[in-house]
Amino acid sequence: MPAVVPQEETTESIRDDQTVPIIAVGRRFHQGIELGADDAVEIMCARYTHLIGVLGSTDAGKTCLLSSLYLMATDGMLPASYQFAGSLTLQAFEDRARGLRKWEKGALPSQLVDHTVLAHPRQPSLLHLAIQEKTTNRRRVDLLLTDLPGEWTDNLVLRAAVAPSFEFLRRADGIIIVVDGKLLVSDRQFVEVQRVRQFIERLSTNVGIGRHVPFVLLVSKSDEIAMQMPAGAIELKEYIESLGYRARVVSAAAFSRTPKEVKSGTGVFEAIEILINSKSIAQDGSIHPATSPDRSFQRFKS
Ligand SMILES: Nc1nc2c(ncn2[C@@H]2O[C@H](COP(=O)(O)OP(=O)(O)OP(=O)(O)O)[C@@H](O)[C@H]2O)c(=O)[nH]1
Ligand SMILES: [Mg+2]
Repeated sequence: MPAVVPQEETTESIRDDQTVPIIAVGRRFHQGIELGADDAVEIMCARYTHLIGVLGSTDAGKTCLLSSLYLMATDGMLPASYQFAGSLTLQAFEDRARGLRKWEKGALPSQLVDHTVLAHPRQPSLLHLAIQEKTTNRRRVDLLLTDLPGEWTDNLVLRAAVAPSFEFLRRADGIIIVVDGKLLVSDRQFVEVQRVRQFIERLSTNVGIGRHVPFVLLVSKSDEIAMQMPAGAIELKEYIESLGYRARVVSAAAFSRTPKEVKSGTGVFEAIEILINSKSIAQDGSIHPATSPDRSFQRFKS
């Protein structure tokens, strides 16, 4: 595995007639395969970038969600109006998706991807994915997605004192809370709902996520619960709204164990699309699309 992804290689590998070449950020990524905060700032300076926090307990399905998004993008399986437009973290995605490329053939193993471990335990790492609309305006959307270990979420539930590690998410354009659908229909559902409520309350009170940041509550592994919407998921969505946020709930199956009934990738892009099409609501209540390049820079720097 290369320690460094040369910028030039990444640029050439994704360029074709249909896509806008990836931005030249003018340096190599010394952190290796994922992006650190400094790399993210450079990208956010260059163009508007959507920072999306993907949060949830250990085994909730966060990494599978990101891997599914990446495989759909690179295999031309996004909705017809979108196409893949490159990634500055191809190697990081490939490492996560190793073994999953043939997920449509044969049975899936019980553990689909490795548990997430950070190179620097207290520093979040980010994955970059660019997509482009095929419509006349050909809007390009750069995404920076977190892949944090579930321990981060579990620790914030236990101790408000770890809230500062999440403060970078005050600049987020959206938060996806991944909740295990199987748990939400099990006899542990009430404990799980209580835990997720506590986590969201901490994001609001202790981390200080602004009310302009939209939330998606993503019910993972929905292929194993016949795509039913658990009552606990609705309760959590209503709880997020009661705190003053906008929230949507999405049933998802990143990798389906019942592909005849539920297609792999169900709900994955929908969650992203809700957030990238969400308008930012300012403190004074005015609504505007989040497109100012100035804001993208200040959000990460300040
Ligand atoms: N049936 C089904 N199982 C899934 C799906 N997504 C994840 N899983 C299962 O859940 C396990 C954990 O998924 P991960 O994506 O590694 O979970 P995570 O939230 O990244 O976990 P940490 O990195 O430990 O925080 C996988 O190994 C699968 O067994 C899905 O869409 N359908
Ligand atoms: Mg993970």
